[in-house]
Amino acid sequence: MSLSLLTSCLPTFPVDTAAVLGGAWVGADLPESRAAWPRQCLQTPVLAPHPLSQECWVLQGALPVHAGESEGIAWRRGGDLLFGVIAIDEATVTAQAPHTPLQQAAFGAYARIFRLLDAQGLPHLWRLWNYMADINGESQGLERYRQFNMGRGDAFEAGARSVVGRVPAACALGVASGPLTIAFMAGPTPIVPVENPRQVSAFLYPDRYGPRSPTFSRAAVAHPPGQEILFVSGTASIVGHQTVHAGDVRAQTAESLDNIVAVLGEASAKSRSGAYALGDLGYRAYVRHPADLDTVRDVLESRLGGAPVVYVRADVCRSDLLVEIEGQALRGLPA
Ligand code: 3EB
Repeated sequence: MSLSLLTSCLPTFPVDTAAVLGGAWVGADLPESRAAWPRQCLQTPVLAPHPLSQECWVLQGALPVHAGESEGIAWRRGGDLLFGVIAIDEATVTAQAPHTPLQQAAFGAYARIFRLLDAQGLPHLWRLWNYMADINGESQGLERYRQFNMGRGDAFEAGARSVVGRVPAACALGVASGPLTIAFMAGPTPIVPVENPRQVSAFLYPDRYGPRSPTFSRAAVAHPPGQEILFVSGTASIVGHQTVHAGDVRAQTAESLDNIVAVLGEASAKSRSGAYALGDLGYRAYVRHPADLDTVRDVLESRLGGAPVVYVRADVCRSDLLVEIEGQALRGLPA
């Protein structure tokens, strides 16, 4: 069995949908289509290279892939790998004060994810993709991203998961509108967590960033049978725990890359497949202001050695952050 990650523009479909574990569609104007596979739909502009982007994880040689639906989670499982997607409309959530609807939605989504994974006997979350509307907006005196962190952290604890140390890789971004949507990949073995020596671990951020610290690792090394995946979490212009280069998108992009280089150094030491360099990964770059695209692209193209990048319009989870970059690499293990 072998996993691969395909990225293409829509509506090109390069593979047999029966072998797709799950993935994402991103674009401002997504076509209507019933999802044959668990698909995270991000209704937001793709700034480059194509206006509609498709990303799917394909599993060859592990058929049949089993599909299911559980408490609103669409999922597929092939062998011991599981990909799922859940979308929750906050308007349908009733929250008991002092909880907010977004906090309750995040708690509920993660609680369902953990119930599914426990029922499937695959308790280990590897990677999470979190998106919500108006991430920097405030309600009941608290920024919405911070509300999300409260719900997520509470659900990790309720699900008997650690909120420090061995936690999954992740990203959390804002889009203009739409539900809270969370995609995830889980597997049979725990990840090897990777932190960044230039940054305070996010799960140890001081409480000036919110009542509950975010629950994610800077990167995760995961092992499907015979393979290694490196997931680099969303990475921004943060040194220590503070935003640096406020207002300077070029410097923020360079600092984000410096952070990724540091993470790759740590990941290389934990890899079973050899060292990782910047040019070995595929990337998604989230850009707050579309007018900054050329600047972000200029910095990335000069340092990534031709590695693929999809540029997506999104709000980063601190209002002073202009860009966030994530990436992944997938390769075979030596026999
Ligand atoms: C940061 O380093 C930037 O809350 O899951 C990056 C990756 C960020 C993941 C998350 C947040 C998350 O704090 C923001």
